[in-house]
This record gives sequence, C-alpha cells and structure tokens, in this order.
Amino acid sequence: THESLLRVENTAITTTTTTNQRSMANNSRKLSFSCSRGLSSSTENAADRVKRVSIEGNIAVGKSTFARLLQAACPDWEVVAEPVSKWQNIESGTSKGTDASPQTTVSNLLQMMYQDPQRWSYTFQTFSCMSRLRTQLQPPPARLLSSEGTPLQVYERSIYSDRYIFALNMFELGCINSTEWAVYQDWHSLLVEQFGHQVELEGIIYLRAPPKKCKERLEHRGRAEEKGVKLDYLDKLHVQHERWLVEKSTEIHFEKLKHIPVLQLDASVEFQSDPEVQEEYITKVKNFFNAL
Ligand code: DCM
Ligand code: MG
Repeated sequence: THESLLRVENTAITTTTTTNQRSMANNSRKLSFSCSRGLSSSTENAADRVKRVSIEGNIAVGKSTFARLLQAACPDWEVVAEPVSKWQNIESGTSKGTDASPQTTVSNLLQMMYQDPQRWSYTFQTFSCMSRLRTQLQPPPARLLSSEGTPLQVYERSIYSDRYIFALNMFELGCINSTEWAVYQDWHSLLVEQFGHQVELEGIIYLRAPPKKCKERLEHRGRAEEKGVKLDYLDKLHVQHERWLVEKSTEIHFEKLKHIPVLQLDASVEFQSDPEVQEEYITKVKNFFNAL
C-alpha cells in the first residue's frame, strides 16, 4: 500500500471540467453585490451571525491561492488557513539519555505520513483533524464581528474533508486498518457532536480540476514532503471529491452535511493570472453566499 501511494500511473483523465452552473440556476432573484447579505440588528449576538463555508479540492488545486483572492475581495470575509505548518513541526520532549535537561525534538508528521503511510496515516489524520478543529474554533476577529452585514468565515478545508476524503481514502488504500478506522470514526463523530455547531458550514466551494493539473501545480509549488506524491494518488483523491460533492454517493453521518449547497468552480483555468476569471468567480461566490 506504501507503493500504491507512490506508484506512477498515466491514467487517462476523462473528467469534465466545466463550471457547474446548476447551483446558481435557481438563484435568479436580483442579488446585491455587496459583500454582505444585509443589515442585521446589532443587538443580536455577533458571533451567532457568522456564516461559514469551506473551500474543498484536491492537493495543490489552488485552494490557498483562491482563498487569498477572496480575502482581498472583501473585508467582511475572513479566511482561516489550513494549519499545515503545525503538521510539519511537532515538538516533543524526549527522555532519552541520562542527561537531566529535557531535550526537544521537532518531527515532521506530514513527511512521516508520506514516507511511511501504513505506519503514520492514522496518527497524521488524528492530528490534522484535531489541529484544524482547534484552529477553526478560534473566535473570529473583532473586525468581522463589528461588520454591519453578515460576517463570513472561509475555511480552507474542513473536518469533513479530513474524514470523507483523506482518512476514508487512506482506509480504502489499506494505510489505515479497520480497527484504526473504527476508532477514527468514533472520535470524529464525538467531536462533531460536541463542537460541530461552532464550526458548522452553510456551504462548500468545490475547486475542481483534473488530477494532472493538480500534479503540475504540486510540482510547481515544490513542497518537499510531497515529492513522492504520484498522479495515481491524486486520481484517488479526485474520485473521493467527486463521490462526496458531485455524485453524493459517499455515506455521510451528519444530517445537515447531506444537504449542504455546493458551488463548483472550474479550477483548471489559471485564475491566478487572469483578472477576468477572478472577477467572474468572485461574483459567483458572492451570489452563492447571498443565497445561503
Ligand atoms: N492532507 C492530508 N490529510 C488531510 C489533510 C491534508 O493528507 N486530512 C495533506 C495533503 C497535502 C497537505 O496535507 O499534502 C495539504 O496541502 P493542500 O492544502 O495544498 O492540499
Ligand atoms: Mg494549500
């Protein structure tokens, strides 16, 4: 299974990459193009007014780039980035040796996971989901709460993609065994039951691109830990995204998540360098938010 992660396969990509207009089709009423949905009473608990959406998509599809675009587009929005650096730097004290002074070791769990997925996937999926939840539970900044309209938090991925994309995929690859998978699902459901309402999503933005495109971007960004990631692995993650967000065939255990609106955007275009596409996508995102 270690090999299945790293094996190169030139699988033909037959995915269509047209932007899904369907979710916008029934949204024909006139929408304001302000960033916010409208004015709410200031006596209302500000934190309760916050709406949350997540950006989902394959590795290196362009989520962080897109999130920066959104952040720049509207002051009422706050992007909550994925805490990847925490996964790359885990500090632990070691009690090795006879020396009385405690030693600190820094380990890179992201690297360990890619180097030995069988050994480390469960540990990685535990930590990435926990650290993401902790990050997303942070209260929104004051500027967001004092905004007159509907404050919006944009999460880069979610505790749902952790489970229904990555952990599930590792289980299907055999890198997480059935005992680990049972344990994972047990604590994940508990966390969602206990904290889920604080990080509850109103919608999902799905950045969709052929796995080959993601591979190109992955190579271009050159994150050292991801050097061994093969097209075959990106293909599998793509299929997981399609099952969850397009075909809706992934078994979901949370009622609200089953019916969540999804805005699909074609991320195969180079939106980073194309102001026209940027404007088009920002408009789509605003319409999507306004309809939530
Ligand atoms: N990742 C993972 N499992 C998760 C979340 C993330 O294996 N539950 C990995 C995939 C990428 C990196 O972390 O290597 C996140 O990078 P990106 O956001 O660009 O996909
Ligand atoms: Mg990223």
